[in-house]
Amino acid sequence: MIDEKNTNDKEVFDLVTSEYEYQVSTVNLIASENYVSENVLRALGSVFTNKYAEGLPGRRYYSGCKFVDELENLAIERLTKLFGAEAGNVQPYSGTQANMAVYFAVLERGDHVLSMSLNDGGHLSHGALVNFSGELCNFVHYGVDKKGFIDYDNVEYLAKKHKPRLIVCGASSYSRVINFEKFREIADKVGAYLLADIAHIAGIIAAGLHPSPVSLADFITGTTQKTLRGPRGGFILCSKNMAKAVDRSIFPGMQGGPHVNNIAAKAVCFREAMRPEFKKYICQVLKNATAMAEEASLLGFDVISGGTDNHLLVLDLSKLGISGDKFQDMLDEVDINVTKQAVPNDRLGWSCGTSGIRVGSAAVTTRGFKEEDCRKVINAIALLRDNFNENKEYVKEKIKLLISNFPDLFVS
Ligand code: DSN
Repeated sequence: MIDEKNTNDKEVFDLVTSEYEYQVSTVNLIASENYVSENVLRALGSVFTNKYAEGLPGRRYYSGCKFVDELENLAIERLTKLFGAEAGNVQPYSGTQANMAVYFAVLERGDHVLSMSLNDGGHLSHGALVNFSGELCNFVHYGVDKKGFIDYDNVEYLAKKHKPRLIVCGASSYSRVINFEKFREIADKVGAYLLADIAHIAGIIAAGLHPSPVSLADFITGTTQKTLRGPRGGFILCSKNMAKAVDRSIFPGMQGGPHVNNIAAKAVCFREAMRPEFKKYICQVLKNATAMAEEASLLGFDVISGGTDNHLLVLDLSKLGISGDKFQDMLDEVDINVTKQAVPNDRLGWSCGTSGIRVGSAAVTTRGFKEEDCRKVINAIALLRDNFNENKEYVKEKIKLLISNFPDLFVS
C-alpha cells in the first residue's frame, strides 16, 4: 500500500485511506468486483504508467519500449498459457473495448448479431440500444426459458431465422454453466462466427471449474478484475489466423496507447491464476455462491434458475413489491453491497429500478468467507427484507461483527 503519510496531496490520499477503510468494513457481494493482491497493486502503481507504447511488441510508434516489449510479450505468453489459446491481446482497456475490437474485426455496419438480452443476463455491449453496439449492428436477442436456463432451441431458431454473422455467448448475470459446444454447433449450422464473452467466469474457466470455450469459439473476450482477481481491464483470445485482425482492431482501430502499468498488473494476475492456491480459491467461491443460493431459497427468496453453478446468483424481488434499486440502497445502509439487476420478464425494467438484485461470492471469498459466513449474510438480507425499520440497527451490528473477523483486503 502507498504510505499515505508520505504525501503532500492530503486531499487525494485522505480519500484513498477512507476508501481502504470503507472496503475493509463492508461486505462486498458485487459479482463483478474483487480484491487484488499487493503484487497486482504494486504493478499498477509502477513506473510503467509513464510509457507511451502505441503498437505491439517490436512494432511501436515510440522509442524506449525495450522493457515494455518484454513485459507485453510476457503478459501475452502467460495469458495464452493460462487458457491454452493460440493467440492473445492484453491491451483492451475493459471488457467492452475487447468486445468492440472483435465486432470491428468481423462485422460490417448493419450486420445481424445474435446475443443474450440484457434482462436475461446479457451485457450492454451485447447490443443494447443505449450502447455503441446496438447502434452498429442489428442485434437480435435470445433469453432464458421459464426455469431460468438458456433456451438453446430458441437460440437455434433465431440463428436460422436471422442468419447472424456473429453469435455472442457469455453473460453478466447468468448463474448457470454455458454450453459452448452447443453454441458452436448452432454457429456452424448458420455459418456464424462465435464470440464467448467470459468476463465474469474467466477465473472459473482458468481454474478448470467451468468448461472452456477455447477451440470452440472464434473469439474469447474477458476481463481481469472479476473472478480472475486482477486489475481492471480486458483481454482477447483467438486463433493465430484471427490475431492480426484483432490486433489491428485494437490499435490503430479504436484504442490509443496501451496502459502499460495495467498490462504489468495483468501479467501478475495471470501468473497468480496458474497457482494451485487459485484453484482452491475458486472452489471456495463456488461453494460460497451455492451456500448463498441455498440459504436464499430456504428463506423464501425467488432465486432465478433455482440456484447457481458459478460465482453469482440473481434474486427476483417481484413478489416483494420492492425494486432492486431500493433494496440495493437498503443493503447499502447496513454495509452490504450488491447490484440491482433486471430479471427475465422484468416488469419494472432498468429505467424504474429493476426487479432484482445480483449477488456474488468472489470478493468475500478473497476476504476469507466460508459457507457459514455467507449463510449469515443471506440471513441478514432476509431480516431486512422482512422488516427493515425494526431490524436495521440489529443487522448493522451483526454485519460489523462478522466483517471484523476478516481484517485484511489482501491475499498474498
Ligand atoms: N458492469 C459489469 C458488471 O457488473 O457485470 C460489467 O461490465
